[in-house]
Amino acid sequence: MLFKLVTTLSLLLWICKADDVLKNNGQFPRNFMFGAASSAYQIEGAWNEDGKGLSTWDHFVRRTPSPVVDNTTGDVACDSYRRWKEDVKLVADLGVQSYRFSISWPRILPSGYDKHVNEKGLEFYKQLVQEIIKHGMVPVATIFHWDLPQFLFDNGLDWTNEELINVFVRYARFVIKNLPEVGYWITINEPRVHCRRSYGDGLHAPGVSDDGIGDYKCTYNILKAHAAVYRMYKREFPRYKAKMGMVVDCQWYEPASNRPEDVEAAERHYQFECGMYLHPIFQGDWPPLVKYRVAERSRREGYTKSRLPSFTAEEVKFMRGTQDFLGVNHYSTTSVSNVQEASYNETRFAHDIRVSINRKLNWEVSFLGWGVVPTGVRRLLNLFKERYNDPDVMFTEIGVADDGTTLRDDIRIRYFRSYFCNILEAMQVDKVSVVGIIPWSAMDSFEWHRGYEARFGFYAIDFENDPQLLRRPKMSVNYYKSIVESKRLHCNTAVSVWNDKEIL
Ligand code: GBH
Repeated sequence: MLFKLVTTLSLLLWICKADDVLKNNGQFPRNFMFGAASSAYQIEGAWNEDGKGLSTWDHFVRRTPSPVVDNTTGDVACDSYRRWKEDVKLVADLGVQSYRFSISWPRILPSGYDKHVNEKGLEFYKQLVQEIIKHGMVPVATIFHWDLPQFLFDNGLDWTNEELINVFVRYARFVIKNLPEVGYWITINEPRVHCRRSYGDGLHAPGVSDDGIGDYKCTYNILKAHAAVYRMYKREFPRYKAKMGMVVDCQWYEPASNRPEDVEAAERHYQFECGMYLHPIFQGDWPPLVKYRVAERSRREGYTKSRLPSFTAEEVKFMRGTQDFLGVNHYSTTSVSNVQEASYNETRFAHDIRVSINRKLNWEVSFLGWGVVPTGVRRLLNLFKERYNDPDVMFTEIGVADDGTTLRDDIRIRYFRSYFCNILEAMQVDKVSVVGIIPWSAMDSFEWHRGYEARFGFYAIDFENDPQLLRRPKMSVNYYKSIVESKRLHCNTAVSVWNDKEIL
């Protein structure tokens, strides 16, 4: 009897323990890389100084009426071109192992071509890289974070033109050669957002609206440009240790119901947003679903060929495998439902993807209206593992916006804790390989067409009232620091659900 009781009790204890893996073991691997991220146009300012050429963004923000919601520009932004030392130190103060920044193409090559180099611009990034290393961090450098040299655009060389690929490869070769100490190269940041916004709906510079056509041309060229840079890098820099990848933005797409048409809609959403970029690199060619739908709608809309350019067999081979890690920017989850096929009189990306997105009522929603749904990140990681043969995943952005009115950013603390717990669960329970987390962003900065409305930073900047642009740590700084220092996170089921309101 007693024996029975004891065995039952210990069995029970064992089950509790097994169930609660993370409680006792909420530990990131020792070599796990934490960081903080930024991008050139969003923080540097000094838009026309020291020999810098103009980018399409410098041009775009000068349009009237302003294409930016609060009529602001990145002319000054965080003034990081001057305060880079201070900024590197602020990032290092977080205790992190890496700083992700981007290189402004026209700051180094004012015309975009590598025949004329702006030495001061190059010097700036050389010093930046040195400073990051001096603080014991790994420089993670993005080669293209959306600021195309205006000169190229004026000469017809934008991402809808295949000729840009070679010019881009030359620029990439130049920066790689000159910044040998970079630890991770990111060729292109979020090709989907860039192509859709810049050549589809026109909300981003250069503001071209060619919905359902220009965006696909851009996608086609930018993917080939990524692959070309990767091949060039592996061929010409065999002794460099840095890993290279492209960064995609993928959210989690949750079917609005378990009706088959909603489940299919969620899959369509995934394939048109992420699959379109990951499939050519990890599996080869466009996702069949995307290829088929765009071809079919194109035909019915009266085009003689698909609006989605096709890859030759050689190109498919050339592109497959051009990634050392899967870089992902993840923010949110949407609830996806099916909509009816739209009329064939009109060409639109929205008609190709054919979904409607929503939030579920019980989801917390952040300042920009994006759902805070931590379980989405775990689901996404499992999908990557399944579909792309267990790649090393690196979060190159993850984060949440606040409205800039308080330093008590408890939503960010809640967001990071719950998202990180789900990432840990994916690593430990589902055996997904995650190598790093680089939150967006180091400090509040220019949020593209949203101007300074949304604040993603660990450090707050009062752009409106403070000419000194003082960086003030938000509450999340200490929280993040504590996780980064111990690489430990106390998770239990209560914290890994979306609606936990308790703050550490
Ligand atoms: C990134 O783009 C950029 O790389 C970065 O420069 C920028 O500052 C940062 O985000 C913050 O905006 O419909 O609720 O699921 C991210 C763009 C954000 C686009 C999430 C899709 C989906 C919101 N993506 N968004 S939701």
